Amino acid sequence: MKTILTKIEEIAQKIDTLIKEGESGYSTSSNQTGDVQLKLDIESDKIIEAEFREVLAVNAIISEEKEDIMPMNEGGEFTVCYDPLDGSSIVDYNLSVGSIFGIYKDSLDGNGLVASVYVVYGPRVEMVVTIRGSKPVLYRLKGGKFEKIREVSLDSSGKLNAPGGTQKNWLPHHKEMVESLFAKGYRLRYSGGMVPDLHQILLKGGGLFSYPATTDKANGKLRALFEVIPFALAYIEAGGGAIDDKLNSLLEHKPSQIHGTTPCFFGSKEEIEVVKSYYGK
Ligand code: FDP
Repeated sequence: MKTILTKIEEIAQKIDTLIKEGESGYSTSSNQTGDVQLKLDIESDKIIEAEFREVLAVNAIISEEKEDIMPMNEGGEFTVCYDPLDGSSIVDYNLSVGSIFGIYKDSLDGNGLVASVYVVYGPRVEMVVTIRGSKPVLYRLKGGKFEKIREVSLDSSGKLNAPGGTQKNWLPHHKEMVESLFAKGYRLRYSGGMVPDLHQILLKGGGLFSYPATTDKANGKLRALFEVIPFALAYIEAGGGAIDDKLNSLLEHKPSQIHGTTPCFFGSKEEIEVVKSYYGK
């Protein structure tokens, strides 16, 4: 595990340089989900593939940018599922973006996730590492090294509301739930990048991020293995919650296929209770 985490630190610095110095704009290819890939998506995926090839503990990688599982080192204990550059639609407008890594052992589902890491490329480069059974830990890149800043905990509630998806396609009970939070004084904070949006809520100690099922996307948009399950571990270990629209813990989620998506809600305890009250009716 230690080797994987050290490797992710190296990867993060390379991707940070790529974002700052690489070419902007779209390539001519699409990924498995049908998104047209940015040149940065392709290049960051290549960086990660090359780096993990050197790690004997990694038996395979699964990337948001690759159709299939890519075998690596036979006998390796872990499979790493990752989104190399989350926030493709905002990176060329110079908003913060991120990379997300889920480290799985034995099974590719919520129960198999043993650790998760995400990196935020913003005015600062920060990384949050969550090992199952312990609090997430925040690191910041300083002088070429990731320095530990603090453990991260969620309060019982917060003030931020980050509701994803196209509003005209929200279901009535979802709309009511979002409006109920605004009516209580919650403020809208949604950049369109799940990494910085979830990072802000986590570090400020509470709030709700939702990406629901919509009339055009019955299973939501966010991908379980690379995006949702890794963040579920961080939120749950920080003392909050992460559930789907059937109110099941996202750490119990079993994706139907490697690029499968799921509706998702991440928040502190009280906001998750609000979701349950609207979705449990
Ligand atoms: P993007 O399309 O830019 O890759 O991963 C998907 C994602 O970004 C998330 O980072 C983000 O939270 C979400 O999609 C935004 O989707 P909406 O614009 O539909 O809210």
